[in-house]
Amino acid sequence: MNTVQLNDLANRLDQAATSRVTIAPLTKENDLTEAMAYQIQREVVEARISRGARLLGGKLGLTSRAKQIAMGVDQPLYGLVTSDMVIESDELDLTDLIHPRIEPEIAFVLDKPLEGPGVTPADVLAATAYICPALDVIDSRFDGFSFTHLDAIADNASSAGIALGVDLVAPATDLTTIGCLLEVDGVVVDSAAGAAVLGHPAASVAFMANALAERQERLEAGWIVLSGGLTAPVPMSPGRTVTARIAGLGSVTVTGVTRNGKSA
Ligand code: OOG
Ligand code: MG
Repeated sequence: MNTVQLNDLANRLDQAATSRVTIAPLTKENDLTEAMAYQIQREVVEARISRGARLLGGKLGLTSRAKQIAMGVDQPLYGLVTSDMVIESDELDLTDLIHPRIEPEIAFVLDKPLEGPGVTPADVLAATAYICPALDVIDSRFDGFSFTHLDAIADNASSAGIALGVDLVAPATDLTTIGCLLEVDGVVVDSAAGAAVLGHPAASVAFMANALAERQERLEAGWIVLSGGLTAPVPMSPGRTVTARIAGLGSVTVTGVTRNGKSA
């Protein structure tokens, strides 16, 4: 597949996002390799950057058993986070989203770059200034939120929004046993320990650093990296309030809203 064809697939994904009309998984009609899927992802992100967004960091996907079972995909992947995804208030505007879901994660804020190959969880912790609770809003551009590993890579790990907790804590505690609660309208609907994510959330960040090395890229100082959904995601709808509460790290909450009362 040549550059023009990859660009065309990226355009289809970008249009699906902006028009809120889902498309069939790309792998249905295209023979993609992982390198091609990441190239499409880069072009999808470039489209956001060309509209004024800035690159802020990365996010891991399908890093927990709960997520892998929920999506039917059993391999981890990464995506890129841009400034237009950041939810500035505690309100998530659903007007421009298709079929959003939300999931609790542990976010890392780096103060040193991480360049693979060979990056270890210990290297990640040494390069981390802070960790904080995060909510990741995913909104697959594929019909029925259904995709293969390669489709999800091309679709930038279904990225749509992120909300970060305000309490920034240095990663001093054991992140394998750190507990996470997922609450919907004040009721705990799911829970997990940090080890749910590739055995250690820092292993998840190391996975991204090492995968980026295949493209001669790295995680940059100052980047935010979401380590992947700890539990299965829950659907987001107007009026619904979702909280991720993580032991020792505080919490982050968002409520779904629509602009001008327009239905999402
Ligand atoms: C793919 C995105 C995965 C995570 O944390 O697992 C992701 C998806 O589940 O739609 O963000
Ligand atoms: Mg996620």
